[in-house]
Amino acid sequence: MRTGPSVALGAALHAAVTQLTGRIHEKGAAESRPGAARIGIGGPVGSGKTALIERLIPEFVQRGVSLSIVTNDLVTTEDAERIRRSGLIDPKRVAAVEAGACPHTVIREDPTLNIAAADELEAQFPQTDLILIESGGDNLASTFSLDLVDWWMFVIDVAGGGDIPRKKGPGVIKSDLLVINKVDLAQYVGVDLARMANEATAVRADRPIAMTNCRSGEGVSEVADRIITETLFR
Ligand SMILES: Nc1nc2c(ncn2[C@@H]2O[C@H](COP(=O)(O)OP(=O)(O)O)[C@@H](O)[C@H]2O)c(=O)[nH]1
Ligand SMILES: [Mg+2]
Repeated sequence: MRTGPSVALGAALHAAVTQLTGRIHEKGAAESRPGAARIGIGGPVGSGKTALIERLIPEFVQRGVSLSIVTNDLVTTEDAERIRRSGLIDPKRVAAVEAGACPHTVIREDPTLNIAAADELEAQFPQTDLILIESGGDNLASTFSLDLVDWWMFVIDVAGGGDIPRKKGPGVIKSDLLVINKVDLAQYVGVDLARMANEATAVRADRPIAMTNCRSGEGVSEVADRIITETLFR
């Protein structure tokens, strides 16, 4: 689905980020750090939040960005264990929060547990640039408290239906980046990807969206670049 100009734009953004990540490290050595940027990843159950994290880790490693992760599950630590086992990241850099029955409560109304988990990771690894916080799978209404995160993305997937953007949930509309994942499944579920992307852009008043396939990694490098430019170089 990618067009020529968007590929060119992606390459230009990537070149800018490569230059900027060089500067993180020059700056990191000389100046005291304001603390790691905290990034929220929300979205319905099964949309691909953990899969996106697994794809983002190597992208950040490649750019020299130091990373820690907090996962939220209802009553287990399943996602944290999956990421620790992946071999992609030092398992000590992955913390789990058990969110209980209301996953949105611990990222919005009372994010104390998540703030504590992120603070603890940052105390343990003070050179961390980014902390990714994956919400427990929730509905289209979930949003993150800005006491917890500096920037957040919302992950929906094509198999959930091409009409999700039209339903205008707060996650779709208010997130800093909307990720439409599982583009590979569009042909099987009868979704017109270009139309879904246009409708998403329209309800978001032209704020950014990304189209990804977390099985192949397509589109993930653009997500990493955007996170870096929008959170580390504001
Ligand atoms: N076909 C396809 N499957 C995907 C993609 N991303 C994730 N999945 C699968 O979707 C399922 C749910 O993914 P997961 O990351 O656990 O979702 P989460 O609940 O949002 O964390 C898993 O079986 C993944 O392998 C994708 O881009 N394409
Ligand atoms: Mg998950």
